[in-house]
Amino acid sequence: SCEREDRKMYQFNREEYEKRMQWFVNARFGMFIHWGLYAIPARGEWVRSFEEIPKEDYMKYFDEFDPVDYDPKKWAKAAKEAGMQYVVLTAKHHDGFCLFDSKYTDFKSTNTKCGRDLVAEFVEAVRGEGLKVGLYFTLLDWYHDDYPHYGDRNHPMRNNPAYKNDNRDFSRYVDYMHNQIREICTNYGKLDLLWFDFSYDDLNGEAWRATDLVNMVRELQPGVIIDNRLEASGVGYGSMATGNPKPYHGDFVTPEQIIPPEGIKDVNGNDLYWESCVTMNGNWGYHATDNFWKPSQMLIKKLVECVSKGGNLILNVGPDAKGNIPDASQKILSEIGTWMKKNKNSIYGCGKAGIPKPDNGRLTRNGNKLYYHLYENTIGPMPLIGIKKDQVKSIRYLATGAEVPISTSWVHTDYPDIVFADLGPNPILPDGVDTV
Ligand code: FUL
Repeated sequence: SCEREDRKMYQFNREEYEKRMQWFVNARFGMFIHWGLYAIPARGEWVRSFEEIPKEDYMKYFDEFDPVDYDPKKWAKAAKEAGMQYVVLTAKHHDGFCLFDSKYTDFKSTNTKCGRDLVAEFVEAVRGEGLKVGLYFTLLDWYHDDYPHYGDRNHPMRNNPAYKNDNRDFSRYVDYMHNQIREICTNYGKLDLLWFDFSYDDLNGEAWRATDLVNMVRELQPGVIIDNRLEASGVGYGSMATGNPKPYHGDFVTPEQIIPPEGIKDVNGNDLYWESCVTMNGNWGYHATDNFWKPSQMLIKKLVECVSKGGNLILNVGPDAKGNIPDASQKILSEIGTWMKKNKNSIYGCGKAGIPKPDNGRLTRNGNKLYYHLYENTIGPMPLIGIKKDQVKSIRYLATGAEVPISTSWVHTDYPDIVFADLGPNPILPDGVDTV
């Protein structure tokens, strides 16, 4: 234990930190891809746990897995056309199935009918589109014999970090996990982002030897951005925002299915980097009967909401068993893409406006450009609280470039430019979709 305490934590360096975060902050919008064996039963990525499926039964999906349509170039193109600037794929989700050729397990895509290293093809395709590439990797593993969780919902780990029994050696599991992360950081070229998932709330990151892990990752991938989920409390933004001064090992905070009310600050009141991860329907992994799709306009508003609060949005797709992005998701992506084509300048490189948010829209800002995302048609002059008329140089619609006359009702401004970003051909959102 002395030895453990002596081990040095990765030396935090503010300058390097800001430097590696730059592309991430400018990008603002990414694609999450949850894909694995669970696409076959098509009931979401937690299916084995939720339905307590025994290992032997789950293995039949391994025997069946044959994603004949897998073409990650299509995924990368879809992301790019939607205006997303980075893509993150589940290299391994909780079921333990590896989409990469790990030498530490047989439970991997190269041993299925398809026989391909899906991660290798993915990273190449994403880079080919000029996008940043990331991999998701979970700490959990319902397949590994030494992992003390077998698909039941009782999570023995929750109550006993040192959980062991005669047959399971948790430390052997952690070795396995570290080895696989080493493979990921070694065999796939330069990665831009690693999205680790997740530590139970009552577990300290050291149960997974997080310090060693981060030291290794930083050595192998010096510029990579990592999320905060090696630590307890990584999942919700709440406890992280209030309880932890800065993501302990991670570079950004990961609110899930929620956009923080006012961005996320550390205990000293400094802004933290964050990224909301959001599904298009109610599942991350492919779900054949979940048709509760969020309208694209709602998702655009979520993106704007994140940027207006200084954060990112990573929007999920769950391709089906053959490797196709579901039509409904594809449609949403195209609609967002149509909006982004005209309005991306109000997203990329933008952040908080620094003036109060209006009730009829949201504000984003890039230097001296202020973007007013108008959610309603207004009649007559539109007062903008916090803006002084004589400091406004010009007002234009972002989508068309058309000038808007400066009304006498503009008050208080610090900005030489005000630019409107419209919400496409039908800027009025249907009743009830505004969740922000
Ligand atoms: C959660 C996981 O349990 C979900 O399956 C999903 O991957 C989400 C992004 O993180 O914690």
